[in-house]
Amino acid sequence: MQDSAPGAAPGKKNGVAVIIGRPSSGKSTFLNAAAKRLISIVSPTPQTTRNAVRGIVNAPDGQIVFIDTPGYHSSAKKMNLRLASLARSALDGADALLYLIDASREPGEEEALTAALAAPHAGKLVVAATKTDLVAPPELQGSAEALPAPLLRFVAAHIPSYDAARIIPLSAERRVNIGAVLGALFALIPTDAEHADQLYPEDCYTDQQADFRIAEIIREQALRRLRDEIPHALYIEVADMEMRQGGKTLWCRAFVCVERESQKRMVIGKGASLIKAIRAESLRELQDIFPYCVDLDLRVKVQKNWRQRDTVLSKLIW
Ligand SMILES: Nc1nc2c(ncn2[C@@H]2O[C@H](COP(=O)(O)OP(=O)(O)OP(=O)(O)O)[C@@H](O)[C@H]2O)c(=O)[nH]1
Ligand SMILES: [Mg+2]
Repeated sequence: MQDSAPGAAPGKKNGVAVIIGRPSSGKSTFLNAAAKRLISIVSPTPQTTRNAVRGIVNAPDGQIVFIDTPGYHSSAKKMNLRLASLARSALDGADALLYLIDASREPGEEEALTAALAAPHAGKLVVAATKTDLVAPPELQGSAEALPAPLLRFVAAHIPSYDAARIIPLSAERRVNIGAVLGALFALIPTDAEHADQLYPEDCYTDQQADFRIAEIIREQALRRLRDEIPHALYIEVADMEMRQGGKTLWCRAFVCVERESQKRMVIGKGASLIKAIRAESLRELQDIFPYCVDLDLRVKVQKNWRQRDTVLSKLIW
């Protein structure tokens, strides 16, 4: 992924931008659209992102290293507390903050909690109202007319120092106003010597390790096919990896881990149809990501109460 050295380019700025927002507000979809590739997995299930996932966007103005965070929400559950604390700590050291609000939902208590996280950083904040394609016809999705009145009132009440005229209407899915968001973030990155050097070479788009990428791609495929409580009850363990055939093939043994036997049966599916589909589609995705073939030995196992176990959580959320 990297073959040229990072360095300074005259007139360009380079900085770190953290993306925050409620669960399912569209943070990872925005990052993938801005980077024009799959960096952070997406699903309709809240709490899809469980780590601070880095994605690098190179533009004529310079380089932004994005940190996609887990959806911010309040919950006393052990895993959710870790996710919320991860989102909070990602803010430290950021040059800019992108707060995404779902334009298709009435802002409620959970949104207020997220706004409280953003408000103290109003000086380095960009607020964008995303999913405008769900509330406005195509010709208005990038215009101020797409901004719902309750959302405007919400921002005025919860982040009073943020000028409502600076709220960017956005549709990450339809790629409307991605450039406008990038421009607004670049405007917040200082031009001092500290921001003159690129943090990553231009051909690098993420710093994720191979085992994490494999686990996430499998999890995305599993989330797409499972409903109810199962998406929250599963994680992927990459147990073993080995380069084979003289470096041509990466062999990998991975487990879809769930909490109960009944969930294991659901993940396997009738005649193993579901786990086979998860494996086949994961392999197709992995083929696009890695420069070598991937061979996947994918199994399902039960890890009772893993969401209460610090040893498992520490391995998954960092
Ligand atoms: N119509 C529409 N749907 C979107 C848009 N952006 C995201 N979505 C959908 O919203 C859902 C959640 O998207 P994600 O990108 O996973 O949201 P997230 O904020 O990263 O979610 P967590 O990681 O769980 O916090 C998915 O079903 C996306 O396809 C958009 O601009 N328009
Ligand atoms: Mg996400």
